[in-house]
Amino acid sequence: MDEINLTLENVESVVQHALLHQPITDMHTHLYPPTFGTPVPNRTGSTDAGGLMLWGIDQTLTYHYLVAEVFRVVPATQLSFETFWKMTVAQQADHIWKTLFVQRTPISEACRGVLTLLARLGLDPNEKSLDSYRRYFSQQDPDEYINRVMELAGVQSITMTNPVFDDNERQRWLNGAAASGDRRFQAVLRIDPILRDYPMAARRLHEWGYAVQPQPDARGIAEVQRFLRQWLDRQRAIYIAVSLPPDWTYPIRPDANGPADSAARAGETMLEQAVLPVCRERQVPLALMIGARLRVQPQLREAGNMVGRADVSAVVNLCLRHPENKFFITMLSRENQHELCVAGRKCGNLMIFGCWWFLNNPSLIDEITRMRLELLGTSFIPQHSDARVLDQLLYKWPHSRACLQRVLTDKYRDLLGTGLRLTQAQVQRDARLLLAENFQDFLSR
Ligand code: HDL
Ligand code: ZN
Repeated sequence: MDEINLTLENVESVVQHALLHQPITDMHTHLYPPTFGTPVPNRTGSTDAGGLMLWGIDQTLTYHYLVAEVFRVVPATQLSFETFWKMTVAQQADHIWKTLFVQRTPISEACRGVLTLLARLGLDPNEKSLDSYRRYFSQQDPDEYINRVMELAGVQSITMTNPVFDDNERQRWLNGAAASGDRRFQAVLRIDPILRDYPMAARRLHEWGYAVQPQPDARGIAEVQRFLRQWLDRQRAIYIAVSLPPDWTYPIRPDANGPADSAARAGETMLEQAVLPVCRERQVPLALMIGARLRVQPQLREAGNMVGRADVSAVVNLCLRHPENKFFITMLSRENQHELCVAGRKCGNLMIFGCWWFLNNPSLIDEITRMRLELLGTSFIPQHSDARVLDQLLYKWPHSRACLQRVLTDKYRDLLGTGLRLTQAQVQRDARLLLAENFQDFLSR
């Protein structure tokens, strides 16, 4: 086939085609296959109230981003948190649809996302009630619907988040229901408490039969290593992940000696002597997601978390002190993004990924992706969906793909302006790196 040369006239369509036809490996989501149970009734009507596979219009509308937004319009002084949380999911969804989509213009990114996904499914986003959407979803079978959504979104592989300290999740692994291995999904061992709240982690580990004391000792370190190996094997996990607060430092300040510092020091000991050695031994990356201050507004539950500017020097210290380890890093604060790009230029074992959470908006994806291409070339992972409800893949990826298309088109135009010749194959290679291979290669490096 004749090679297509890039020109100022065809560059946008070549980029659009390359991105649209590049299967995506989504490296961080909160999605699950049906083997983890689903609270949404399928055609047979079977439901599992604690099921982890969320899908359908009611779960989409009660996504915690929209819960936060609806309480801005109908504040808790009018509809109390307690009243809201006592409502059924369907009642919450009706309230959110009426408030944010009917009575107001659904102009926020989380609202626009719902409209995009409805349109991708061939449904009319102009309905005033949810009845017709609910009828559509009641006719879907969750397992087949996963295939449909992945095909429409262009996603070839979904990477889960599997928080082993969550009782519901852990029991589903221990009773074998989860371990059947759905080839569409890859597991990730999520261990926040070990680094974020070691006293709590130690209590739980002790309950589960690991000889772990409140303060780390040699036996406890060996036992945490055993715990990590067991769960990496049970989940066939492809990396280990932790979310950290904005004030996480590495190493801990030498003058730290308060009670909170003692927990932080225990977490640092476990990071250095249990987590990183097992990651090296198994050659799996450690993903750090830095900057989430949890439950700032606890009455909003999942919607109650806040962002804070973190210390990028902690990332540099970690990567330089542990050159044999591989680190996926994403940071939640917009203000951290430029420093993180510069850190990426210093540390070859640092793979920057995603426009995470409060950054997953077109204006910020555009700014951050331009910065990354200018400072890192194509050696980063531009996006992950972070989807919690399966249907969200139908908006998170199209919205991000559109941003990436605009930015790449501009950058290729700049390159053509130097007289460099570029071909469609090179654009397709870049799309493959950014949407799949950078992740896959870093795992196997
Ligand atoms: O800790 C995380 O993985 C975050 O992505 C949180 O789950 C957050 O609540 C979220 O859903 N962000 O999109
Ligand atoms: Zn997440």
